[in-house]
Amino acid sequence: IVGSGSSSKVIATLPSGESVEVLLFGATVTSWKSNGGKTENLWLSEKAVLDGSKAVRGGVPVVFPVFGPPPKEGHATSALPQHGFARTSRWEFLGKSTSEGTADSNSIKLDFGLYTKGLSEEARKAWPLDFGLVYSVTLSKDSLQTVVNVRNEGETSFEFQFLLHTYLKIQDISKIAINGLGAVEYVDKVLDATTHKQSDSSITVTGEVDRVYKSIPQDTTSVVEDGKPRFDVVRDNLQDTVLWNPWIEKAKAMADFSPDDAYKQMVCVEVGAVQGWQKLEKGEVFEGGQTIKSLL
Ligand code: TA6
Repeated sequence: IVGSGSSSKVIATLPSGESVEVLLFGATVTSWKSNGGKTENLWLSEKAVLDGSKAVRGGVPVVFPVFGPPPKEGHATSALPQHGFARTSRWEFLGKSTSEGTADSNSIKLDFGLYTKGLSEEARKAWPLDFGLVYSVTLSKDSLQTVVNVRNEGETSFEFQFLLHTYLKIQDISKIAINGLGAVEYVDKVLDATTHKQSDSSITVTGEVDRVYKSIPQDTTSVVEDGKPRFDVVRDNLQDTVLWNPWIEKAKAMADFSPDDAYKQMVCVEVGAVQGWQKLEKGEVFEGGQTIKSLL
């Protein structure tokens, strides 16, 4: 762990130079470098607030127990902030484990925990349920795996949503195609949350995009840059994927989104379970996450 207080972060580096950095604040991955450490794969705003006073604009914020604005009734009460409390809570670092394989198959796993007792007073009041989260970040030579384990530690069942709000770093949004979502139904939050069916099997981004693709049949969403495969985002036990780019106006409107034209250098491919709610009975566990492969 380096740093102190709310800006503490854990850094792990493979012998071949790949690295990952995780803030204890929100267990937010803020950097993942592949290619011997030469290629940064995550976008981080130049004005990202990293002192624990606001969710990080970039990297991989962890969204739990609600995605988007909380509903007015039910467990995830309206008192919760947008995207829940996980990304703005201080997590504990539970430890690191390495798997020594051949030179290429080394990997380092970092574990983080967030429990009821670690919540702020207002989060606890907004979501008075006993739970435990263990979030594992595994760095391998060409991939980053991030998986959450949700446990119901209370006496009653509860329901939650979960999403990994991944900001992928790209060179130029006008050269990006996103594949793997063809013929999938999505809710278009730019068009009044109306439901549509994805006609083209390859998606380009030419304006603000904010779509929740639901119940996607196959588990990989691919990002192609300038005709070359750049990322594969593979879902594990999560059925939905949000595609988001704020574009010009929204980028300008976010104080912590900088530089303003950086919407050209990022695209959010966010895997999650956000359609409806995951229900956990007392003592039950849910596990889900993603593996992002850097193909550069
Ligand atoms: O993931 C897409 C989204 O839900 C957008 O609607 C936008 O609100 C984005 O998340 C960022 O939300 P934030 O609370 O981080 O500003």
